[in-house]
Amino acid sequence: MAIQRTFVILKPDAVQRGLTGEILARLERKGLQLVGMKFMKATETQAAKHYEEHKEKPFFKSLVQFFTSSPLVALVLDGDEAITVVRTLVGSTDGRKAPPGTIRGDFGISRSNNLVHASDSPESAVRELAIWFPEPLVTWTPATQAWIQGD
Ligand code: FUP
Repeated sequence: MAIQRTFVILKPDAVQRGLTGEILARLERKGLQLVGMKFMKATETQAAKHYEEHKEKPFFKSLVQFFTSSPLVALVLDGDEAITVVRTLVGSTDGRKAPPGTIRGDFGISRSNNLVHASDSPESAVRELAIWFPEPLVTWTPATQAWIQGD
């Protein structure tokens, strides 16, 4: 077993469209453990830092504008191979191409307004967590853990 921590954002379009509950339910039902959750409005500094790998791209300005325009929900989730598991649940970047059954494939039809961010590596998760969750996370053991975890 390889328990990992991942960082997820339910982006402003997910909040505006009333899809936060639906998306969170999918992540919970999978067996991922919620260890952090915050409803907030991103600052320009946070958004720019989060997407700094894209700062030279033509879509960077509109991406930061989108991220700061309206509230979002920041989540921290633990689970066996959580980073890959969540990326698989989320689907590929462009909602028009993401397969049905994935979050982006089921709810999106855009590349920029693609509902969810999910860390793509353990290094990204650590970096992103420092931006969005400087405060300590909640430590707890779900009563269902023994029934969910196993080889
Ligand atoms: P992902 O890892 O799937 O979240 O996607 P990327 O890191 O490649 O891109 C980050 C965000 O930039 C995407 F969620 C959407 C946005 N984007 C655009 O708006 N236009 C593009 O051409 C590529 C990405």
